[in-house]
Amino acid sequence: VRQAASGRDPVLEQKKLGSEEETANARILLAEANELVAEKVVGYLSEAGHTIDRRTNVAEALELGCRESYDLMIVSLFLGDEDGLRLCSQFRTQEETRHVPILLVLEEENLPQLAKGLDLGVTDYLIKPIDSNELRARSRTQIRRRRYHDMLREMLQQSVSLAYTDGLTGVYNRRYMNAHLDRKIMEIAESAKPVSVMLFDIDKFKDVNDTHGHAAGDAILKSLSLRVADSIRDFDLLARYGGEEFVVIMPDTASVIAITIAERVRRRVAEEKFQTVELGDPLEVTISIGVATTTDPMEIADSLLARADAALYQAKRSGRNRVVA
Ligand code: GH3
Ligand code: MG
Ligand code: MG
Ligand code: MG
Repeated sequence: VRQAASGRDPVLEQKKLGSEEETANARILLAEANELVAEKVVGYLSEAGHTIDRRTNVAEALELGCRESYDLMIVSLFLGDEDGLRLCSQFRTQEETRHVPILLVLEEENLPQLAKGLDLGVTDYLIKPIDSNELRARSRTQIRRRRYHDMLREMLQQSVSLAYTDGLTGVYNRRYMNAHLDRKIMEIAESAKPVSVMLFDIDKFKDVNDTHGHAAGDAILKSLSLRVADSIRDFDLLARYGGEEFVVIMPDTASVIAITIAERVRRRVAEEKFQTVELGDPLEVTISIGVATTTDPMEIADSLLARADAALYQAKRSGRNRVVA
């Protein structure tokens, strides 16, 4: 059982993140009712450079554990007359604490209870009387593991957002937008509600780049995205379609409403000049918008976008800075 509890992680071993300094300054929650045991644990761990908060019952430990962010939780099997395993089980079901490692502290004679603890998700354990070296070593392993998993989780979140969003502006990318639009069009079969799209393109953007430089152009793309995102509704989706062209998908939206929203977006862009560090003087920027609507669940996303593109072309031809449906 001991082997399973402190099972080795080859990736961690490879990273050799095991030294005292690398796992120092950890925040540890100690749930221990016994004064003498608590005093020892706090002493050993604060000597190793950690900060320890102590609670003596299930409710208070749970409350603090969920409120603060800990690297490790050390839980005694008995908390006065309460069951420490109940606390472990709660920690494992709460979103805030489910990834925080738990060290269970118990007496040799209570070892039969350990299997249940491991089942609940206790990560490792210590037998009383507590040996300072063992306590520190096992804490270090769990803290290291916790930090390593945090790092992995962060990397995973980053790669997910890289797959869905545009690197420059942070709005959704074309691939995500296409999948989203396919879904919204299919939903027409159930909802019988129209889906509208607007496709817009910055007017004379080549001139902006030529006059003020590519960095200024990039800065405008970013702040324009923010301004547009701020002008649409929560359930509309803004995506970068390519270069200086963007799409807004508007589910449950009839043509007249879509035109109203497009007009609002056009105005928000045109009415206030853009000011960026790269630009120097504020610059007026306008966009042309094409709007298209479908009520047909069988319509292909590309054909809806092609209709919006044709309307956009008309908006450009008839003088720019306007909406055409
Ligand atoms: P129109 O009103 O007809 O749309 O004129 P335009 O100059 O905007 O059209 P055109 O398609 O000729 O040029 C688009 C320009 O957008 C060309 C390119 O330099 C610029 N552009 C496209 N993507 C980016 C980008 O990511 N950053 C910057 N800075 N410029 C970009
Ligand atoms: Mg263009
Ligand atoms: Mg163009
Ligand atoms: Mg353009």
